[in-house]
Amino acid sequence: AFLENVVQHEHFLNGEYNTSFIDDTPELFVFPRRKDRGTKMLTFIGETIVNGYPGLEQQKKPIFSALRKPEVDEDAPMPSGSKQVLDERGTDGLVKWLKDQERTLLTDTTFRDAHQSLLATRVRSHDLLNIAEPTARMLPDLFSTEMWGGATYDVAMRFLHEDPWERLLNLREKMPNVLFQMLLRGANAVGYKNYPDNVIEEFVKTSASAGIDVFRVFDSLNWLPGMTKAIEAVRNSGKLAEAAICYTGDILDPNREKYNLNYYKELAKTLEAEGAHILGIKDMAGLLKPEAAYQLVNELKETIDLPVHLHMHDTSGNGVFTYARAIDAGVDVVDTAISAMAGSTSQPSMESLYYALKGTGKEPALNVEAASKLSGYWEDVRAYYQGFESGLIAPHPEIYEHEMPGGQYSNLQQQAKAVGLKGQWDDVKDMYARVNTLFGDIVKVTPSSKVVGDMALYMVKNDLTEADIFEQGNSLDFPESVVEMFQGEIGQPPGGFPPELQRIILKNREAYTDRPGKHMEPVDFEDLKTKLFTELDRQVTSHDLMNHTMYPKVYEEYEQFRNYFGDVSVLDTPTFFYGLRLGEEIEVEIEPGKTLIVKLISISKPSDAGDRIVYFELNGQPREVIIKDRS
Ligand code: PYR
Repeated sequence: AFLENVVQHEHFLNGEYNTSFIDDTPELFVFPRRKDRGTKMLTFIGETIVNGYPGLEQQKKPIFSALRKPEVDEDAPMPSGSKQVLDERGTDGLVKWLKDQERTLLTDTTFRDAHQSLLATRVRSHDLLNIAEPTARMLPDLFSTEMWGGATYDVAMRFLHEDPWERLLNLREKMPNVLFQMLLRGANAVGYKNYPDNVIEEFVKTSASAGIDVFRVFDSLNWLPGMTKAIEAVRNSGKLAEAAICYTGDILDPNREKYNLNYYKELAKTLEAEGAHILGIKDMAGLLKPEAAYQLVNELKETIDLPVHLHMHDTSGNGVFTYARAIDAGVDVVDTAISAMAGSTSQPSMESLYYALKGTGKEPALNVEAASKLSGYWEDVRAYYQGFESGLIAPHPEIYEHEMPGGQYSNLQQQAKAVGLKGQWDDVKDMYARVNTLFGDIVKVTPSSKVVGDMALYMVKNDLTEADIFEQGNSLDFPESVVEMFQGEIGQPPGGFPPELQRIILKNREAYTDRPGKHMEPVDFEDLKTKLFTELDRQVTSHDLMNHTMYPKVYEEYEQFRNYFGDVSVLDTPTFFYGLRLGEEIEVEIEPGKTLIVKLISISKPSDAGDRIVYFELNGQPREVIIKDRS
């Protein structure tokens, strides 16, 4: 509990209070005095100065170059775009419009998957909001901007200490012309496990009213029952359901017959029948080779009557070649990123694709000079996040062997580092492929990819081979995510789990094959609202309810953090990660028109108790905060 006061009193909770309640129980109306916003902010900056930012090696704040932010006329009318097509013509009208386009359409993933894949999802709202309006004005012909969902939701709260919903609402305000797209993990929503059906319904409804237009819905095992509720909820919200097949294996390889062309065609037909507006091909690892892309898109176009939207990662370096062949076969939309945030584990570069297609009649409607200016901004911003780079600086054709999703690469690397396997990354990658074989060759994308990753870390860490798993399995304590997946908690893979391995992993636990949502209690949101009202001591929004439902623990810590340090999303990124240099002065706009001026004066040596005093000037007045030095 956060506060011991009136909102926790049982009479208040029961509604049994009247005007004498205050007179009878005055002690309940003493609220703890909270620190003002300035002090909270200084405490956070002081904490970062003394102890560094978790996950980043502590170092002196680097000198970054000035941001190249393109100038736009903010008074000019906002150019209209795909968002207006949807709003004016509805979902069916939008689909028709999409099919009528001669040119290739682009989704820009810079705000979501690009940084999820390159920078461990760490790009902050501050840096997104700063470039949102220029992007909307300079790239109005995008089909969509993917800016939410996937891992951004929990990373926002967990590591960036910001509310994902505020990001969505603020971006929507600055970008009113382009469709907003999110990645939704079917029955796993934006989490790593299945949620009750009513949670999926509420989550989709809430996201739709906060501004999401296109929901890319997938299941991490390509299991249809894991997607149906989400597709239905999107349709009921009047938004676009882009149901995606996850591409794994290699349709050109006759030895990988589990995931052959026919498998994908059948899946696509089913998704069309389920009410998808658009078919997504989600090549999360970048395994779709150019000729395979041609065959797949060509056959899908003959099999179904939906626009096809191709997503891939450029890890192998073959991305633009794959897109060019998919475009030859008539793909409607492809996922790209601004070049400074493209390539490698991210999406192929939109400018590169534009130049590759120029003059063919298929080139996207793109102001390439504008895109290149935006790229300058991203090149500068990316430097802030250098501590989260994967280290992959060249094409990585090994991807065809280990099949690790682009969005997982830099995140698993952070996980490996955290469990002491920093020096064994090659072993982890190798084990990742072996675990996939052990598991019977499954689709690997969040959360199934995380399970494969957890098992790979576990085996490398404990020096286990496949044979050890079978021989010593009964006495091994497998990672919880592995046990849950083999129980059926995230659905069923094509052909089921290997039975012998399943028995070893589950021990006495029971496995089931029906939809997990079927035997989960619905969340009572009214009840939760009352409970949160008590804990938070403020009005509870639908966004709070969702944050709590998706990630109860992460959300609680986020709220505690916010109470203690305030809203840190207003800080510039270098200060957020590295604090201040001695004598450095920054301006922080804590709300429109209200600015704090913060200057670092000095830092004391630690006391015997390990405390340091950090001396600042806040708007010219001396202020100090005491920070425990944890080094
Ligand atoms: C995600 O679910 O986060 C992916 O990017 C696949």
